[in-house]
Amino acid sequence: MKRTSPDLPTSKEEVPRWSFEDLVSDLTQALAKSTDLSLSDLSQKRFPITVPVQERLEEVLHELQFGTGAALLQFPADWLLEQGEEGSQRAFLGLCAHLGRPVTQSTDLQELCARVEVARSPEVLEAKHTQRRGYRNAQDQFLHNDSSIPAARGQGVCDVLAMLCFRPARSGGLSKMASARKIHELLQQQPRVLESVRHGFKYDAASVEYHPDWRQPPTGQEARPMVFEDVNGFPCVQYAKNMVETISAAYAKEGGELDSVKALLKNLEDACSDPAVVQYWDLKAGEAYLVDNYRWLHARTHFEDDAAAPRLFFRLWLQVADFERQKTRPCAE
Ligand SMILES: O=C(O)CCC(=O)C(=O)O
Ligand SMILES: [Fe+2]
Repeated sequence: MKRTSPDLPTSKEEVPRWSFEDLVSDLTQALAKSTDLSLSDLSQKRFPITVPVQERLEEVLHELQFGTGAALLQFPADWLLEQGEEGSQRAFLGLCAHLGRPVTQSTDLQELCARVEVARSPEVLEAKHTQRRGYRNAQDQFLHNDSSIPAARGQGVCDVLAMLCFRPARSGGLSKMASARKIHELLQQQPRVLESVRHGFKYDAASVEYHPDWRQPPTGQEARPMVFEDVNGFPCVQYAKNMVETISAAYAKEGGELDSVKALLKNLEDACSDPAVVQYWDLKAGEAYLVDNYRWLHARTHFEDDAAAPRLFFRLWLQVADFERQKTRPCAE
């Protein structure tokens, strides 16, 4: 069934918001009941939630699937501080596991709930794949979707991207957000580019990492659309700058075609980061955005840290069962 396209937020203030302020004691109890569990055990929905928490999450999932595809969750900042970095990470993962399955985010670090911060530990600094993704520094980012293989809605690694702000930067580090709908509108002014990115490109599957936790191994023989519509007819985009490398490798032997593929990808990148589509959400400590990773692109601005209290976000990739078929209820038991 095609749905009427809802009005999408044009600023953080317009994003549908759910506060958990009145329910933090439920979350604290769930944390207390799961202290022995590792993050991966927690992700098996072993974070017991109460009916009111479950009901609130159902509304959030409904918004993500049928509504704007974007939601803000709010937790009291002092409650997060009390839980500390680890407790907050566990609570965020445990809670969101009731919306979808937290998916491993890289083959080298295997994170289920990544710390998004300037890399410091040798382990993180040496991780090959995460280095390439460019979220381990303080630089400005291009708008992108997470999980870099062009994938149709419901077939990718990440259906819902969830980002909790534990501590904002001293300055900068604003979340940059753009809806696929706005990007699609811009591309309609360039019909040749739109047609090409809708058709999509092949990519070098051998150079793409694959973790068995992900839905399917990469296959690059066929062109995969970078702009498409989901089952509701909502425009979707799949773009990340590091796709350019992977896609270019598949056209390297095809002479003249490589230049035109690169030019088209540059057109798409420009549309995704066009000032007309980008909005800035200034997340405060305790706020989290959740977005349909096919209908919304994200990034963040350059930031400067306070060395004693650096910027720290927690990131989840949630895989929602039958996301492409738009189930009406969360997959939580
Ligand atoms: O630092 C941020 O707010 C976003 C970084 C990013 O794109 C990511 O972690 O996926
Ligand atoms: Fe990202």
